[in-house]
Amino acid sequence: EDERTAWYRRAKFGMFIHWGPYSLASVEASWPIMRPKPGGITEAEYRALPQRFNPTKFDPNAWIDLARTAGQEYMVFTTKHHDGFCMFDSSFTDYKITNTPYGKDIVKQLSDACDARDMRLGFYYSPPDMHHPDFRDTSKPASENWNGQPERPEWPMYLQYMQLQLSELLTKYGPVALIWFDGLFHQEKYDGERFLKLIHSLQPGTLVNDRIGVPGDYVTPEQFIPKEIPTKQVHFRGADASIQKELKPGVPRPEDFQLWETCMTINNTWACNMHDHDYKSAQFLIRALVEVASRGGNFLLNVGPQPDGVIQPEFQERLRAIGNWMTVNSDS
Ligand code: FUL
Repeated sequence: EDERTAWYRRAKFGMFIHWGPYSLASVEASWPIMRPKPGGITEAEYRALPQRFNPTKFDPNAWIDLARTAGQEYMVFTTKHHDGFCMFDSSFTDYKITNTPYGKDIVKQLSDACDARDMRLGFYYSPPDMHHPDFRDTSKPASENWNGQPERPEWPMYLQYMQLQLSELLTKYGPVALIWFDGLFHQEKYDGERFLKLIHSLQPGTLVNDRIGVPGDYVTPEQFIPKEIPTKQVHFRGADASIQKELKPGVPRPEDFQLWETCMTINNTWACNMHDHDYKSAQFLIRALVEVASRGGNFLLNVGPQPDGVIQPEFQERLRAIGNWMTVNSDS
């Protein structure tokens, strides 16, 4: 068994966390400026949210306690979503958590707490960045060029920005369990090989998912559970979830199977959304977890904490119910 991935193979269940100034507005993370809806929040309003972000009730230990209670073995946190806002104190941008009324580095507090409590922590990092002028022409609305502009001369500078920020995340925040890239479309423009090398040179044990144009360590079906156990010939295209099959004839060998992780929301939004009451039941979520685990996958179940930092009761209830089920049904 591969030593780097051994913990991940055993983990089975993790907590995904989408949190940022967008959580204030009960809207989805980043997408309201990339694909605006008529009558929805404007880009200017969205951009003003950090001025009000002050999560005084944020307590990383409460999140870890909840994850533990649910039986989750790792956490994945949005350090930077597509909007470009950084939840860590990056030296390479002003668009960050330390320039909000809150003023403190969230990623640092979370990583210190995880370190102290032996909880594995991974970083979600979005290559698409609506705020960075080297990613796209920011004089235009994000909706007009959200996929980035690799043809512009500024592009190499954007990749350099990514390099600097990933270096910060991998040197200033203790051991990083994994980097969860979210490259959306045309991922080849990010030069994934370069970032795999960088990550492995800084922390050889850090796993990398499959959304930066190179295979990485595992694939990431989003909001669905694959019917077949993924083999290395099956590629899951993250965001659009279309499946491309090139199965070789014959029975796959054990080493042909691919590590995989289904990520899923409890209601229908990744970010906190007080209008979205379409919660999956605890029973549904337990069945999903069992189905995923039985096919050798991991289940990364998302929570979008409230703007004050507290995970809402509807999510807590379900996570606790899953934990109860596991306790009742485990023999240890
Ligand atoms: C998607 C993103 O666009 C969503 O906002 C979310 O982060 C999900 C996990 O990945 O591709």
